Amino acid sequence: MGRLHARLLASAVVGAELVAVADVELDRAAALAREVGVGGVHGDGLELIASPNVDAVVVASSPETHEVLVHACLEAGKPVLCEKPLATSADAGRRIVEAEAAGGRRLVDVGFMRRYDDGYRDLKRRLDDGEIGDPLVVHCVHRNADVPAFFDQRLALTDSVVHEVDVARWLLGEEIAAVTIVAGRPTRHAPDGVRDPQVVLLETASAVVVDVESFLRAQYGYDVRCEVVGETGTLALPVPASTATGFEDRFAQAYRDELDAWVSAVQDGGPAGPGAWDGYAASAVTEACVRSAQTGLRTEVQLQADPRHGG
Ligand code: ISE
Repeated sequence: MGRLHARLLASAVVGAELVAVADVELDRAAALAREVGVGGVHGDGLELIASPNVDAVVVASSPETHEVLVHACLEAGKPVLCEKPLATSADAGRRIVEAEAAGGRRLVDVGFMRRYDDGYRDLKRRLDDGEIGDPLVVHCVHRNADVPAFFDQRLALTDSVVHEVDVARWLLGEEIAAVTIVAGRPTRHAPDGVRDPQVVLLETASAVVVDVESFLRAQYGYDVRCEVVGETGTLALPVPASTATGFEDRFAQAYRDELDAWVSAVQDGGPAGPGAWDGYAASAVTEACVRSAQTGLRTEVQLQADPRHGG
């Protein structure tokens, strides 16, 4: 993801100047820097964040490093677009929300790029225009052709299903109140003990039900679907011409527009996309999903009060 963002920032995003890249593997950073033609190469993200040449930062490192890097951006007063998940626990997400609120300035964006996908945007606009009346049920499908063996049931929830959680919160404009995981017969392509596929049930605060089929090893392709059923009809994402490519191609337009929107918002005085609260709320939901997967029980989501509203 770091490479994808760097290539876009260097070539396709108006108003952005890519000045430095960092990777724990310095050789990899150097190779990317050569490819995209930038001078700044760092083996440590904190060093890049501290660099006086850097005005704003994209964090696309492994999820367990996000918290430290995002806090460093907040301390340096630099806008940051952090890949999902914002944090690996609800508490860590909450600490970011609090640190940003204490600084009194919106600085954090989270890479929930589907909010920039033309298909999802059209669906949301029509839903908000009242075309199908009040939403009642949402059906989501999230299939990958294959993933590395270390992708277990937990990662499926925190890394993959987290997109569906954000889509549900954003489309419906409300929080998820409870979750239930049902994992049945696993595919023979899953490593021993990994329950893939699984079905995730989300219940919103107003009792809209969202079902998500998460299938990491579907073999045939990358397939993302969404249908909202309302009082008087249904709305769905357009069926893509092909499922042969992966998420980088399926969401290429969204990744580009996400960076475009972020760069413009930073230049105009502050990010405007999904923020720290969205990252925190999504992590709280996926954390509840992980608990439900362990216990087999319906699990309520505990969200702390929002400090931006005096909580
Ligand atoms: C991956 O990390 C992504 O973010 C993709 O958008 C998602 O479809 C995939 O399932 C994740 O593993």
